[in-house]
Amino acid sequence: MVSVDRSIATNLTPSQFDLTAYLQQRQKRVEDALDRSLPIVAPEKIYEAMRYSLLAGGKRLRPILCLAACELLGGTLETAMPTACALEMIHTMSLIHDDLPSMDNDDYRRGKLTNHKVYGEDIAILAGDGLLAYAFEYVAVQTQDVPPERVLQVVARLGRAVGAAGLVGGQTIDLESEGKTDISLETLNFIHSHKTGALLEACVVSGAILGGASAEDLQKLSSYAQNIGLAFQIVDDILDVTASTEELGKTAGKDLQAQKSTFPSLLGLEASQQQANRLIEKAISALESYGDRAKPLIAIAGYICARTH
Ligand code: GRG
Repeated sequence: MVSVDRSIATNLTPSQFDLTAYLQQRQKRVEDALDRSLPIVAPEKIYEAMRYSLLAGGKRLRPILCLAACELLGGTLETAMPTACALEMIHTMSLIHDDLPSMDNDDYRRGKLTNHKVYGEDIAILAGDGLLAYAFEYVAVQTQDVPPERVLQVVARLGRAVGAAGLVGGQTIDLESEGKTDISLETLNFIHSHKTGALLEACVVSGAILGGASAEDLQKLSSYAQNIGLAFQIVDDILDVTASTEELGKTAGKDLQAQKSTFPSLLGLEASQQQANRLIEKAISALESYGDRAKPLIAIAGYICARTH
């Protein structure tokens, strides 16, 4: 197994903040809310397929970021929870579609068989479509006690993040780049900032909007999110080389197999990790003015850099 020093500078982790306890507590809140968000009704088969992937585990990083950004600005968990759930629905639908035979063609996700392996390709496509549509309905219908113009802004941000200006655009260039070993760092940055970064930015920004962010807050939090977004994907590329299938819950070594250019293939493993560390430091510096209130977001940034799956 290839390895790289993935330890992070201790100054990236805020003192007196128990990140493990924080993540466990938030994951539990999100799991409960997701479970309640999608009851099985007729036609049962499609709801079962949607729930199969939505409740398959995962780190729940996107909803946790949304909740943390809302709280940073004085909002409550309840305010942001419908949007947090919607973001996980969108993320899950992107994983279902990414795993399809016509895309990355993977058999395992989150340690379980992929949606199409269990329900067939036709139902998996529909399960993804169902989750995507429901995410928008869920934000619009379930968000309480927030001025409607904030909800509208959130819906617009989510739409932009998932469409051709975000995930769909990033995935398109990613597919086109397969088998090309000579893609530039600029193209790689484009793929990742759209495919992975756009949704992570939407998580932080939509949480902030619901919490009552000013234009200046949005600018700082966007900067934080763009930096953690790219770092997240660099670490994903590193883990594809260094971690096992069991640790990842999905097939390891897929990038090499699909002849994808990645940060490790362009820069090398050590330089990729250093680049991720630098991005995390930049992300943290964008939150300087918030003092101790930013501890959760700072700790999450450190976790993104040091994560093992
Ligand atoms: C959004 C309309 C629409 C279509 C989807 C398939 C596709 C277009 C885009 C691919 C997006 C994708 C799968 C990006 C990879 C993002 C990524 C690094 C996922 C892994 O995230 P983790 O590690 O996973 O947070 P868990 O399982 O912990 O949630």
